[in-house]
Amino acid sequence: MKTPDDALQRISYLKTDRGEIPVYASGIVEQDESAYTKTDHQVWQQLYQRQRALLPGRACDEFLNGLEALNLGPDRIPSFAETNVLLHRQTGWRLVAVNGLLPDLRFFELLASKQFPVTWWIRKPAEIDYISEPDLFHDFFGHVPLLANPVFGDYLQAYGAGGVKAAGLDALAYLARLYWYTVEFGLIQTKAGLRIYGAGILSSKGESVYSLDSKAPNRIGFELQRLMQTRYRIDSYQQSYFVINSFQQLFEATAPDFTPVYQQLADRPTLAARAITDSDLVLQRGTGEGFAELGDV
Ligand code: HBI
Ligand code: FE
Repeated sequence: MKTPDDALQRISYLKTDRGEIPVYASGIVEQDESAYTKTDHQVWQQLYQRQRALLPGRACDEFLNGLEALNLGPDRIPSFAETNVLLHRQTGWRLVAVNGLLPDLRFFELLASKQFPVTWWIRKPAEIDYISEPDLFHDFFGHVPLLANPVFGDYLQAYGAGGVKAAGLDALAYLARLYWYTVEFGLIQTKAGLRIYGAGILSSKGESVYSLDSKAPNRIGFELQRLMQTRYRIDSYQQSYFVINSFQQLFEATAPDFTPVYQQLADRPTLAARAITDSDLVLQRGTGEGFAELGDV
């Protein structure tokens, strides 16, 4: 059910422990709304309803407000064009449809110009609980609501601009860790308690509960350099989560030029996903129960 030129667009593969994930050429495609089947819309509905029911008291208010502001409901797969009218009016961001993962530089260029790539196809019913590639449910439900928040949107744009600037600097691992532990798996401390803002968590039934309630993982206060040293897991729930106090904190940490940070980091060791260091602001020291020893990337 991918586009006819899917095979032509595929330029390489990303190796993961679950096999290879295709990476596509820069190609922005059209969302062909008529291509979705009844089953596709049902998959969206089932996933939407399941997540939406879990999220009060778990997702941050900015995310829930974004779902509402962008009129994102369970009925059918949302239209990129319709969402773009509302989204662009609010923060200047636009969604572009893609076949899947893009090359890093292309991805950074899009973010720097306030364009967010969203995979246009949705998983099959057999993959409802887990799919190794990002699909429309992850990209749209997980990421898009926060693009309606101006401060988060500014952070993501600054991240993209930093990525473009880092091209050729051997800094990709640091940028990938930053994205992973904030945009994908970030937690935020609020007056009402700990909340989720990371899209990888918000699009996962199991991790939406685990990330907040489990005693196994560490929960550590956000510190840019510490986080950039930390390897991560792509094959299981996270062993550490980093907690911000506000989106403003995230924006301020990343708005300055990262280049000097990379130089400092080059002399420091990487840290295991499960590590705790003496200088960490430890909010919760995880028990590590059930963690596999090996497998950080
Ligand atoms: N492409 N479409 C898409 N979506 C992503 O989240 C994405 C990508 N390309 C590269 C990438 N993410 C990551 O390597 C970032 O961590 C840099
Ligand atoms: Fe994602």
